[in-house]
Amino acid sequence: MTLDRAARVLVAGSTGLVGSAVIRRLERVGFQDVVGIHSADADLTDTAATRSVFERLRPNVVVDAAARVGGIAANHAEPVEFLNDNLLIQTNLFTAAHAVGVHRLLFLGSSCIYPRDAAQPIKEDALLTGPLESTNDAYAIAKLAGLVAVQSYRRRYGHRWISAMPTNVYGPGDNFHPTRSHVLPALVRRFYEAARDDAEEVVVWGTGTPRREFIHSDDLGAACVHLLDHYDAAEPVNVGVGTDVSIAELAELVAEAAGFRGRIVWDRSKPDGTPRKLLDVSRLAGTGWKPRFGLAEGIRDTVEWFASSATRL
Ligand code: GFB
Repeated sequence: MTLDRAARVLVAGSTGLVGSAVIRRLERVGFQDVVGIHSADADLTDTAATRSVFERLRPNVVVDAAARVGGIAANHAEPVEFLNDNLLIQTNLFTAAHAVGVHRLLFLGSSCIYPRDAAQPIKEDALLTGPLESTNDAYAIAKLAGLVAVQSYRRRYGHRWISAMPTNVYGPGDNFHPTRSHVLPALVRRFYEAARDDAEEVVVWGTGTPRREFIHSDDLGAACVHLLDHYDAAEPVNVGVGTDVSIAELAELVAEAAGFRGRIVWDRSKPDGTPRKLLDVSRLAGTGWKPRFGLAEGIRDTVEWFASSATRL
């Protein structure tokens, strides 16, 4: 079942947080022909451009880690772009992969595809059993369409394509934009700058009560390569760490790692989003994989990376 290490693996979204982690992992476990593509190589929302990249590279295996992504504010502000771009990217990748005979493909979805009020921890069969969270329903529908597309290619053409549904991912090389980023990198930047400037307080969005699960990008990269070697079924696989923290606990962890000792102030005018989205990871554990990073260690790793590159960002 394990993949031939001489296979040509194409990773779409190669400069992103997840794509770059997958590439590092593939090379570490002996893949000799790993090719990354990103928006500078081809506009993956363009069908012809995507097809010509696949005709030129002729990969054997594809990892789809390319997407328009962002935190709660970006998703809430730009639903059309999140829906359209992600539908176009995945559709173009799938049709090009099928056209050149790619039999092994891993599609990366997201934990936000589950119903807002799904029983916790969330099992994969909770899909489509209830309404979505409104702050990211456009992105979620696009990712649900991608999951159904992968299942359809399996059924129609017999392709050994699979889907993973990762929880919130973080790590070095993330998007640390002050307003468009996800919560963990947003707080890393904000607490780092507050500690640097000896600020008295840091404003954090919402009430602090929602809970989130976080997986380090290196763990996610390792899980993706593990699934390519060991998983082959139509059902999606949740990829997470099995524990979650409140946003308030997260803020304390990041403040500690950044050396900030001032006051945390909550801006309740900002949305909380989904109350909780802890994934049930027993299907993944059943394949023999478990995460390596603890959250406090992972946050320190990310703060150190951000501090060392803050002059460049
Ligand atoms: O990572 P995040 O933006 O998105 O986390 P989701 C949002 C939660 O963190 C909300 C709180 O409860 C926010 O109120 N928060 C506190 C902050 N301070 C901040 C801050 O400065 N920035 C941000 N961004 N949040 C995402 C989806 O949902 O989950 C994506 O929007 C994707 O599409 C991702 O699916 C996995 O975790 O709520």
